[in-house]
Formats: sequence, C-alpha cells, structure tokens
Amino acid sequence: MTAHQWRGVIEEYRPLLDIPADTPAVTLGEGGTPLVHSDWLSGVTGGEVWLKVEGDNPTASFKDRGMTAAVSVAVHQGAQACVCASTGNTSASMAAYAAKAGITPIVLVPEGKIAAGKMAQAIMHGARVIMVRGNFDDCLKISRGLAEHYPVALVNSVNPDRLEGQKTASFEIVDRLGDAPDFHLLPVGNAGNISAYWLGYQQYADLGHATRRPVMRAYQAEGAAPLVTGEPFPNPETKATAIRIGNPASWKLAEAAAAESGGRFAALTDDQILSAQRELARRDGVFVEPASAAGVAGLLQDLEQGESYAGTTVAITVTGHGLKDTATALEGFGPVVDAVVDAEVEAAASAAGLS
Ligand code: AN7
Repeated sequence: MTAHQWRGVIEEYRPLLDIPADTPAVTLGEGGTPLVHSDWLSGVTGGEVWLKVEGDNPTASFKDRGMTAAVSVAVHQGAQACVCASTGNTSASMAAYAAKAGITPIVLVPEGKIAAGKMAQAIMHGARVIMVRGNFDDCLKISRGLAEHYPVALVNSVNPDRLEGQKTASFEIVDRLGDAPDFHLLPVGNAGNISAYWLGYQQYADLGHATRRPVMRAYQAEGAAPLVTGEPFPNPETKATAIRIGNPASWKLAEAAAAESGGRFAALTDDQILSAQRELARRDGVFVEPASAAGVAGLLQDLEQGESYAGTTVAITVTGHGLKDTATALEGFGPVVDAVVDAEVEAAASAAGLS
C-alpha cells in the first residue's frame, strides 16, 4: 500500500479555487493540518470541540494556505517581487513561498512588535525586512503604495487569491467531520481568515458537501477590537502581537460573515488570551502562539457568560505555532527550570517528587 502524499491545497482542491486554471502551484505542502479532538473543551462544554491546528503548516501558521495561491498567481503573471505588511506570520509565510519561487520578498513590519521566531523566518528566507515606525495599519498603507507605484505584487489578504487558498481550511474541516460544525470560533486581526472560512463554508454548502453552515464567532483583543466597537483603533495594543491591528482590511467581509451566519464578535483581555494559551498547552498538548488562543479564550468567556455549547459540534481554529513567540509564552512563569541537580538518579528522583 502506498501512503497518500498530501499535495498542498492548490492540487488538493484546484477545481474549487477561483484562480487561473493553468497556474503552476508554488507549494511547500501546506494544508492537510490535523483536526484534533479537545477532550478538555468537549468535557467543559458537553459538546464535541475540535481544534484545527494551523501551526502544523510549513511556516507554522495558517497563512501558508493563502500564500501558496497568491504567490503562485503572482509568479504566473510575471511578478519578480512581492510585498506585504505583517504582524509577523504573513511575512514569514510570504518570504518562504517567495524563496521557493525565486522572487524577491519585501516585508513591512511595525518596529519592535514582531515575535522573534517570525522575524527569524523572514530573515532566513531572504526577505528585505523594513521596520516601520508605526503599526500594522501604517505598514499596509505603505505596501499598497509600493504595489501601486512599483513592480511588486501585493500579497496581503486584500489580494483575493489569498482568500481562495485560505478557504481550503473550511473544506478540510467538513471533509473530516462529514458536515460543517454548528459553530466555528477563531481569532480576528486583519479579518482575511474569517472571510475566507465563510467563503469556503458557503461554497461547500452550495455544492451539497455540507448540509449547513456554522455560526461564526470571532474574537479580538480588547486593545485592538475595532470589529467589536465598530470604530478603528488608531493605537491598537495587545500582547497578542499577531492581532495588534486597528483597522482590518476585510472589515466588511468579516461583518458579513458574522451577520449572515448569525454570529458575532467579542473582545478578550490579554490575561484571558494568555491563560487560554497555557491551559491549551497543558491540557490538550497543543502549543499555540498567544493570538491563536483567542478562539479558546472566547469559548471559555462565552461559557462564563451563560452561553451553552452542549450537544453541539464546535471547530476552533488555532492559527499559529507556540514556538513563534516563546518570550511571551514564558512571561507568566518564574524560573523556567524547576530544579538544577547533580548528575545522579537519586537527586533527579527527589527533585521530580518521585521519592
Ligand atoms: C497567529 O501576519 O495579520 O484576521 O500580518 O498571525 O486573517 O488577519 C496575522 C494575523 C490570527 C488574524 N492568528 O488573522 C499578519 C497578520 C495569528 C495571526 C491572525 C493572525 P486575520
């Protein structure tokens, strides 16, 4: 028997993607990520809670799904360089796919607000990294300006090809569960992901692959919660730097996803987000970056506020890997090693509480 080799989201789902039919795929084998049953959250809710673990993508975040599509189309159309604004994950992903394609990646990031792992990725993949004295929203304006006036392809999620690749995550969830979940929970920053998930769920329902569409519930950090308040945040602030975004580009699409699905947006404190991150790592064995825990923190907040998920199926996207930002993860702990001992079994046993 030959094991099935996952071919990346373009080849797995090409007939369902609205990209030029003959576009060669620039792929690193993205997608096909695990849907992990959360025993912890299923127990807490009395429902079936599944985690879509997007940190298991080639550059360790969900961004690779959209990036394979955007870079493939850009290269097919003759691009020699691509540009994006980023809070870190988009730039890491873009740099990798540009490297694979042999084109130049240019990334604009807010100075001092990028997790070390993400910065390392952009640098290792050969990106020209430009630090901007400003926030993500400023970086996006500049990226749009560069793409307008210079021969570089813009691959932020305002590029519709990004959503085409990104929506494959919904397909995978339905393929795995046999139908759409009742609820889908996820973090929101620039709002490309929620827009893409909704696109995918609708498409699958229209094709008859799912009998229903999930209710979309999306969560932001309270210091960067424009979709909750209805107003842009000129100075967004949160320890979950990935979603430190004050004026999401896909604002209208995200609002439509929430409204059409009967869903909503809610805000979380940084403490709620970081606590959910730790609990998820300890209880389910899934280590995600801070922003990625917002869906889990949101579920817990909903329960506290009297919401019930009993008897329902819930999918939660955990968007990026915890190794991207170990500094923030470890902030909540004291000394990271419990004990230092001499190289002896007895000493280790005693320190481990075994004797
Ligand atoms: C881990 O990399 O916007 O609502 O520039 O990295 O689709 O923006 C990252 C966003 C959630 C929010 N979780 O998704 C960027 C960037 C993680 C993220 C989000 C991001 P969108």
